[in-house]
Amino acid sequence: MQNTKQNIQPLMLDVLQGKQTNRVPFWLMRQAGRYLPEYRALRTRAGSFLDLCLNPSFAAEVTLQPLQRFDMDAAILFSDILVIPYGFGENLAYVEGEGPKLDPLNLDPSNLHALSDRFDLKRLAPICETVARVRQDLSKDKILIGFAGGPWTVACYMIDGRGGTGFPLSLAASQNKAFELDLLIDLLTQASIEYLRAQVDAGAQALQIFDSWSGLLSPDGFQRWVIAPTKRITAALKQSHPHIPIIGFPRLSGPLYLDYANQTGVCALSLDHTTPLNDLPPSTVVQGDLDPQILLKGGAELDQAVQACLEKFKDRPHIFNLSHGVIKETPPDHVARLSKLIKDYRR
Ligand code: 1CP
Repeated sequence: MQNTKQNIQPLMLDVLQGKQTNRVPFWLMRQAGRYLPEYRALRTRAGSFLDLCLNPSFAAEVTLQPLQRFDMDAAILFSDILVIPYGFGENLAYVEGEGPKLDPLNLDPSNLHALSDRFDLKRLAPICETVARVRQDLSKDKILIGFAGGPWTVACYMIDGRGGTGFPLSLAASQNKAFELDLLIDLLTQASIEYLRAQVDAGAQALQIFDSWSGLLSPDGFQRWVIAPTKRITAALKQSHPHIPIIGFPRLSGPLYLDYANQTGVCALSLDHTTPLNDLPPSTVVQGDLDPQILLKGGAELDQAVQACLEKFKDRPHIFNLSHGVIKETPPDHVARLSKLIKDYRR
């Protein structure tokens, strides 16, 4: 009998629910961005990077650009993890060639208490508008991923005011100002919950928590400022939006990623290529983990590495991705090749 009622569940959702699929779905961290000429053109028209993030029409277009070229299985909202400090009214600027800049945060408890009333979700309303527009324009077999930074990673940029230096002030705070750091992480956790819920209400179908700097912490610090707040975020989202899958990305956390997998309540783990797979139960949904340097190089090495990555994960639910974002010098042709290799693969 012909099935007239088409009920197409996107492949990404199948895998996030733990199903083994024939074809492996894929998307790439930083799939929208500077390696694409069409991004650079729109970025120039928008003004600053923050102007682009806060312009729903432009941000929606940028979100969809990589899918038009490479037909990924998911779009990721075009925004940044540092819009949360912006939501707290912090001064945020993206300096050409240097990356994000904030005024380094004063960690006095009085200042942190004053900050606690300042998070205003309305400042992030244009981003939720982007989510709604993308969802409307995205085909039904693809999903839209919303995101936030892990509270620790966002705290690093707030405390040090910039990346690129290994976050010495944040690490010092983790050793000498643990109480103050608890307060800040608590504020960021609350704000992230509100912001992620708003993204889901606007149309995001899965969420990713980017804890890019989780690997800087000691095991105790990792437990306290990565695992515990992530657990709070997933529990809150499960309560309000029980069907929304959450992907965790505890980058460079080495063997601690197992504790993260077991304790945080995320439904999938985004791995980086330094993470050993030992001991990870075969049912765990994994995302990753091609080194973006190999995508940059291309050629036979890329072909072999993609094949090896697909084979490595073939006995578990797998979403193909990179171990970190696309490097801005990456030729778009290499991404096209990657897309073809993944789409041609069957397991
Ligand atoms: O055009 C430009 O000059 C801006 C470059 C850029 C882009 C394209 C920044 C500044 N952010 C983004 C987009 C972005 N950032 C996305 C969009 C969606 C996509 O993946 O396509 C996402 C998910 C992020 C997340 C993000 N921002 C992270 C976590 C992931 C990671 O890369 O580790 C981090 C750490 C940031 C901070 C940030 N924002 C921008 C830069 C250059 C950085 C990194 C700074 C540093 O290296 O410390």
